[in-house]
Amino acid sequence: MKRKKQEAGSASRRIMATHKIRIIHAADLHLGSPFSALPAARASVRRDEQERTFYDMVRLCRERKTQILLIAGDLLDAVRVSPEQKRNLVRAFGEIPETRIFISPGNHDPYFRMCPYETEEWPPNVHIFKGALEPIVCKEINTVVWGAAFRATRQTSTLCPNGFHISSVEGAEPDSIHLIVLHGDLVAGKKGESAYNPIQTSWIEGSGADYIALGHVHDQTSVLRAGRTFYAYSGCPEARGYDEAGPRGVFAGTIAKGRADLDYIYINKRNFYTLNVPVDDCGTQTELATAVQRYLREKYPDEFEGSAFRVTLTGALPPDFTPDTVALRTSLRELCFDARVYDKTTASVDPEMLRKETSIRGVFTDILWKRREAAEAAGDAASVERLDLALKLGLASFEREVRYREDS
Ligand SMILES: [Mn+2]
Repeated sequence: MKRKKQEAGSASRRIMATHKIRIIHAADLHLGSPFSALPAARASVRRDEQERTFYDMVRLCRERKTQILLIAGDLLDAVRVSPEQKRNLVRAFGEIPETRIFISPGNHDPYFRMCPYETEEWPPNVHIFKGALEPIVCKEINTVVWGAAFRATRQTSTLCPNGFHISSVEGAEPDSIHLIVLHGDLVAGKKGESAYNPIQTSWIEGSGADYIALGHVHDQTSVLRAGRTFYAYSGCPEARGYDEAGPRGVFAGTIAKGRADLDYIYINKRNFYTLNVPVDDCGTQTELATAVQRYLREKYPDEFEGSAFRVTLTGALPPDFTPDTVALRTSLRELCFDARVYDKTTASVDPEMLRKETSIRGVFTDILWKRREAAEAAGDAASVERLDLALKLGLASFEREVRYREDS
């Protein structure tokens, strides 16, 4: 009798444990971004790549037999979308009818009258949230998906109702898996404010949901946990500039009650990197260009040609040589996808020697060096940096003409 009871218990536990669903969590695709920071030809390449990344996400849903795709806002870069883009979206979503798609509009694609979310005829597997947090019951997979929508480009009052808990939803089983998909800003403390739907970690903890798919922050987080609820930002899958560095993608895997097994899958087509490159002792433009190229090729051997780099030159150079950042940028752009070059090098002079010189140069160095020492003693790093630049440009001007905007 006792044994039988135990068996029944373990059998029901086994059923509980196997109740899991396959999901993909994506956000911030920003489809239709103009990529206007790039040269025109590069921008159009990026628009095409962004679209392919979107299709790769759809393909991933199909390949992994994904039951639920959560899109946590900013699917579109702007509410004005070309008819072609709308057709693309409707068709692509229609091609994965087995995947139920839930979209919570964000600050870039808010839900309002006559927006594409309202005017388009979306396939039946797509649900777009329209305003306040509401539950949608997916009976066939014993899951409830909650979502909400930005109604404007700002959302200073939270979309997370006070005291919310995933309690009973009509038509849902008590053991349903609960997912929430939201665009918003995680804020700390009771006073945490944001113009983009402030979300408190305590709200996440109190929600009782199994997983919360977040959008808005463009860099992914790991899968975090508050109470029994897992949550994460999946980040923007295709970088739109240098502030969105490195490989990017979506979360894919399974959610069960109290369990999130998610992998981060990279689906971006191209990487953007921001880095410092030391160019100490380069005395000519050719040496400099060679040093930068060698550095980048060694650091990114497999992806140098396909990637984009925002390079800041650092180190000490002879005072009579100032890098030509425009020439360097132009030559790099012929070798890799895109390049920006900034010069933060300093002049390799010995100020202690120079300030003793009986010359205007000596007096100049002495004055600036005294100020620099004072700034350093006061711990004023910004002034030290500014005085280093003044010293560098000043000393260069004794050697040759200093170009307009050389300090940029
Ligand atoms: Mn965004």
